[in-house]
Amino acid sequence: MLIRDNQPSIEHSIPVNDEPRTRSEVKIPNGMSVQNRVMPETASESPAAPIKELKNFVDGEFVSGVRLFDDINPADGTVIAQVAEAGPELVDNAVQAARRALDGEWGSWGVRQRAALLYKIAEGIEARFEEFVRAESADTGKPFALASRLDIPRAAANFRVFADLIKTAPLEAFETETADGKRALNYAVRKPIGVVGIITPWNLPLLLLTWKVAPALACGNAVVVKPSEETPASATLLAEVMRDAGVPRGVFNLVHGFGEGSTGEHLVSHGGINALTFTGESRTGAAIMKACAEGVKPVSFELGGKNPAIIFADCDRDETVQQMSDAIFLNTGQVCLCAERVYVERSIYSWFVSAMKERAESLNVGWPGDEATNLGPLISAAHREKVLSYFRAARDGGATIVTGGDVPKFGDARDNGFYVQPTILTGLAESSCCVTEEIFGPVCHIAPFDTEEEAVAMANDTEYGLAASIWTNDLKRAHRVARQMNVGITWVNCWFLRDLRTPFGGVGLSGVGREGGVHSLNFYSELNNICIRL
Ligand code: NAD
Ligand code: 6OH
Repeated sequence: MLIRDNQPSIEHSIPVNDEPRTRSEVKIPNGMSVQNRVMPETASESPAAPIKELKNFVDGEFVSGVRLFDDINPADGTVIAQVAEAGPELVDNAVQAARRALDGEWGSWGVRQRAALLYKIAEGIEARFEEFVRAESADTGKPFALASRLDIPRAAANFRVFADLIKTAPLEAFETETADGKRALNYAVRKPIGVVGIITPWNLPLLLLTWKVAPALACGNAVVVKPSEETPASATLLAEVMRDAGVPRGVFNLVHGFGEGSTGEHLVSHGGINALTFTGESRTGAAIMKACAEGVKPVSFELGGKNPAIIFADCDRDETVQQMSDAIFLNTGQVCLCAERVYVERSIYSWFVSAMKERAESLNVGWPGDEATNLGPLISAAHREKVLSYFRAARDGGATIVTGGDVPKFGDARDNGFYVQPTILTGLAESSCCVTEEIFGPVCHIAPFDTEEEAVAMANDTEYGLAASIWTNDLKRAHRVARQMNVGITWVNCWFLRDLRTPFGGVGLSGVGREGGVHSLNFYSELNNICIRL
C-alpha cells in the first residue's frame, strides 16, 4: 500500500520501475525514465564539475581538514574535487558541537517544530534536485536517469516520511493491577538517544545517509555523519541544505575521510557518541562493533548480502525477466539487495538463461549523462579489480560465461573509467566463491533446481540473510516459501519495492537490528517508562 502525505507529489514507496514523475520526463530503453532538465549538452559529456574543495561541516560552519584527498569520477577516472579529511581534533569538535546542540535550543524543540524542519529539508533537496543528481552521478558514475528516479527523490522522501511518523508515533501505555487491588499506570516517553554517529557507504550515497539522518533528527538527536570517502559530494550539498533550512548549529555535522586509521575510526572510538548506525560491509561492521563494545553503545548495522532469487516455472515470464534485470544489474549491481544467486526451476532454466542473456546484452553501458545509458561504471579501480578477480575465479572454476566477463572497450575517455560488462555465469558448484561471497557487481550465477525444497535449501545455504525474491503465480507457494527464507526482507514478484514504514535489515552477516518506520524511531530514541501508582 502506498501512503501519501499532505503533499501528494511524493510517494513514500518508490518502486524501482516507477512511472515518470512529470510530463518533462522522457522514456529510455528498459523502462527507465529521466528528466530532461538534468541531461547534459552532449551524449558524451562527463558530469564532472570544476575542481573544488569539499569541506567538513562542523558546528554550522564549513571547515578544512588535516589534508586533502582526491574525489574521482569513475566514468573516466578524472579528479573532480579535493576532499578535506577530518582529523581526530575535528571529529572531537563535531561531537562536542553536537553535544552543545542537544543542551541548547535544539534540545527544547518539540515534535511539531522538528517535523516542520524535516519538511523544509525535503523541499531544500528538491529545490536543488539537478545539483544533487549531478553530484551523485559524478561521484558514483550512476546514470542521471537512476539518480533522478531513485536516489534523490528517496532522499527527500526519507525526511517527509520520518516527519510524518514522529508526529503520529503513539506512546506505549499499560494499566497495571497491583497485588493490593489498586492500580498503576505505566507509560513510556520517547527521548533522544543523544549524539548519533552515522557512517555510510558509496553505492546509494544520499539515499542511505538520509535514511539514517532523517529519523535521528526526527527523534531530536544531533548527528555526526561520515559519508564514504568515495562519495563526499551529495553529503556536502546536504550540509548546505541543512544550513539554509535553519537547522540549528551543531545538530548536523559532517566529517569527511576514510575508515580504518582515519575519520571513521576516530568517530566510532569517540567516547562522546551515544549510538552508532552503519551501512556497509559485514567485515567493517565487525570492526565497528568491537569499537562500540568499549562504551556499550547501541549499534544498528545494515550490511552485505548474497541474495537469492527463486524463479518457479509458473511465474509471469516476461515480467520476471524484466524485473530480474533490475534485480541483477541496477546501479551496476552495486545494491546490497541485488540478486547474485538465481535459482530457476529446471523446466524453464534454458529459456530463462537465454532470456537474461538477451536482456543483459541489450543494456547500454556508457556515460552517466547519456539518456540511452542503463549501466554506469563500478565505483573505483580497486572495486573493479575485486569484481574482475571473481570473473577470473569463475573461469578457473569451469563456469560457463553466458555473457560478459570482461571490460568493455570504448575507444574514448571511458577507457580510463571503471566499467565491466554485465555478466551471467552458470555451471559453478554452490561452494564456489562466486556463489558464496558478495561480489557487488553486475553479475549473477544462475543454477537449476528440481523441487521447492531443494530451492529453499540452496537459497538459505549462506552466512548472509538480507533479501530474497520469489517469482511464482501460486499464492500458497509464495506464502510458504517466503516464510522459510532466512532473511530480513522477502519480495514476491517484485524487487526493491519499498514502503518506508516496514522493517528493513538482515540476519546473520547481513546486519544487526531493523530500521524503517517505528523500528527507526525506537533505535534513535531512549524510551523512559514512567510507572505511577494510582
Ligand atoms: P565499507 O564497509 O567499506 O565502508 C562503509 C563506510 O564505513 C565508509 O564510510 C568507510 O569509510 C567506513 N569505514 C570503513 N572501515 C571503517 C572502520 N574501521 N571504522 C569506521 N568506519 C569505517 O562499505 P562500502 O564498500 O562503502 O559499501 C559496500 C558494502 O556496503 C557492501 O558490502 C554492501 O552490501 C553494503 N551495503 C549494505 C546495505 C544494507 O542496507 N544492508 C546498503 C548498502 C551497502
Ligand atoms: C543497499 O544497497 C540498499 C539499501 C536500501 C535501503 O536501506 C532502503 O531503505 O531502501
